Formats: sequence, C-alpha cells, structure tokens
Amino acid sequence: MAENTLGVGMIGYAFMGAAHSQAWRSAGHFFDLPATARMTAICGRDRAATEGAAAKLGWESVETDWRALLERDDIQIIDICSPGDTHAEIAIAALAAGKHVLCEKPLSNTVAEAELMVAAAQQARLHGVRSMVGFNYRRVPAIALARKLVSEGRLGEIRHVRAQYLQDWIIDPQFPLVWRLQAERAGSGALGDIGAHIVDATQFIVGDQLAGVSGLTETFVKERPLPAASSGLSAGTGGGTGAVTVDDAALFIGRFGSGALGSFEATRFAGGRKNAIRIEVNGSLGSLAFDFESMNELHLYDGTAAAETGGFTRILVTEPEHPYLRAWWPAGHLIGYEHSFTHEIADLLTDLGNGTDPTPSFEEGLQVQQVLAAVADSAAAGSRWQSLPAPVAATSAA
Ligand code: SOE
Repeated sequence: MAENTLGVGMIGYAFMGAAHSQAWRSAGHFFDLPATARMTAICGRDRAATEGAAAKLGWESVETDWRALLERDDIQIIDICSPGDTHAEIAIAALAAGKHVLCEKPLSNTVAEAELMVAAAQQARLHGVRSMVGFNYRRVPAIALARKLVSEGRLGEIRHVRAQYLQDWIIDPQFPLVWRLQAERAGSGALGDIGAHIVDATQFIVGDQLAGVSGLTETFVKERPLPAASSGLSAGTGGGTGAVTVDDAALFIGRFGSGALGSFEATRFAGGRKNAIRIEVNGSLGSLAFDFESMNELHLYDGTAAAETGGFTRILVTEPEHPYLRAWWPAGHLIGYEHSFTHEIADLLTDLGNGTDPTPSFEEGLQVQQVLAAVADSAAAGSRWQSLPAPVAATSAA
C-alpha cells in the first residue's frame, strides 16, 4: 500500500455501517489528509448478505468473523458499527492486536465495560495505537461553531443547557422487538441510543461536564411482536411477542461542574419528530439555539446588542470560515447528516496521520456512560439525585 495508507476493517453493515462507508469513501476526496484509508474488509455473520453489502458500500473483501480482521496485516483500523453488546470485546481485542479503533456510540452498554475499554485504550496509546468514539453530531459544523462561540466567551457565564432528541419510529405497538429494544443487546433504549448524543453534544458545546443528575424513564409499550429470525434476535423467532426491556423515553435534569443547569429529553415517542435534535444554551451575555432539522443554521442571541435591533440572529453555517465548510461547496449550498461522518473520519485520519490522539476519546465515552448509568440509577430509585465521579482524564502517550 502507498505511503501512510491505512487498511480499514469494518464490523456491521446496517445504518451505521452505511454511514461510515460513505465517509471512508469520501473523506480523502474532500479533505487533504496526512493518511489515506483503504476500504479493505467488511465483516458480518452472514456471508451472502455481507458480500452484497461489500459490493454496495465499496469494500474490497469480506470476513464473517471479526477476529479474522485482527489477524490481517493489511488492516490497521477497526471500525465497530455493530450493536453495543459487541463493542467492549471487539475494541479490547483490536487494541491489544495493535489496531486503531473507531467505536460507534455509545461506547459500551455498561460503565464496567467502558472502564475496561478505557484501560485497553490507555495501554494501547503507549504504543501509538489510538482510539475514538463516534459521536458524530460534534462534527456538524453548526455544533462545532457553537462550541467555538462559547469558548470565546460570546455567551458569558453559562446558566442553562436545554436539549431534546425526539424520534417516533416505534410509536406503533406492532413495531417488532428489534435489537435496540433488548437490554442485553442495546444496554438501554432512548437513554443510551439518543440520550448519549445530547449528553455528549451539550458537554462538547459548553466545554463542561455534568456533575450530577436526576431522571425518570418510561417504557410505554411493554410487549412487542417478535421479529423474523433475520433480525438477529434468537433463532426461531417470528410469531408471539416478547418483553421490551429498555426505556422508550428518558427525561433528566442535571447540574454542570460550572453550576449551569441542564434539562434533557430523549424519546422515541414524539409523534411527528423523526430525528429532531434541539439544543439551546443560555448565558449571562447571550444564547445560542440549534435544531438538527435546520442543521446548517445556528441562532445566536447577543445580549449585549442594543435592544432596538436585538434578538436572535440566524447564522447560515456554510461559509468557508465555518468548521469543515472549506472542503465543501460555495456559501449557501447546504450539507447533510452524512457529512458529519465524513468530518469524523477526516479528523480521525488526520490524527492517525499526525500521530495525535483523536477525540472524543474512550475516556469521554466512559464519562457519557457514567451519566447514562446515573440517570438510570436515579430513575430506578424514584428520581433520587445521583452525583457523578470526576471525569477520567485522557492519558497522553508516554
Ligand atoms: C436510532 O435511534 C439512531 O440510528 C441512532 O442509533 C443514531 O445514533 C442516530 O444518529 C440516529 O438514530
């Protein structure tokens, strides 16, 4: 392979596998990167289906056992796009085998697993083997711009952080019991799947972590039809029903280290909301507001401006000065959801090419897992306040 070409082995070919494949295909064509990715192998349990995915998504070869990826000398990066119950075993083994790891969110299904993954990442880092968690919404330019404006003090002292992640794909009680609705596969429901995103994105924007939370969760539909065996659930399913073992919705409040107050809502039962991420931050000098359904816009309120002309300003985040945008189109030509993954892969390859550690780190993924667990514990204890431990700092290579 050419100088600084890194072979990628990806596990999984569903929604995230397709989103990552698009990013592996495109990142090097839009960003000048110090390392080049080669889409060497895609892995899935069913050979025929995986061969179809390889042809469709642009992968050179197929494996049906993820362990085979770790034994290949033509693979330097492992990209984990499989359900959360697989993350820890694969990531820990891949890091020990000297492979860099990109792991989809949430990092794992439990804090205990995440702690083992952090230990493996810290050990691997000593040998220049690096790791990253796939919180892609950090790489939406408007969210990256929001972080920049907060870090420059444009909002002053942060007082409120308000975030929602609203979906409605399982409102129908006849929607089958897919893996995301099974605790042993997904860990939790809306809380870990989409709540993780707003925890990470808001902490990223304000540059601060939650210090304590109180929450409540609900499972509105407690039994669902078992899906066909092809869904990946236990063989022979199909006909009959099974218990939903995760939350359908989670609401929680929190206090950040700075004293700012946070309110969060993650639900799959907001009828009519397909993938609505809404974030508003209020500070002593101003506010900002983001809505993923208008993902190329950021609304900024400058509290220091004259009242006569005051109010929220709509920033169209498509200028070359805006994060990532120089790689794309002239101002005003919008970008989409898939670009956040291209930015994620571009940043990963930049770090791997430069020998620096990608973010978010596994330590940041662990901290999100701790928040999720604290919300779940609070909900189980009748919404009792749960304090959070100080975040584990990402080690640098020795
Ligand atoms: C399902 O809720 C899902 O695919 C999440 O798993 C993704 O992380 C989110 O970006 C879109 O919705």
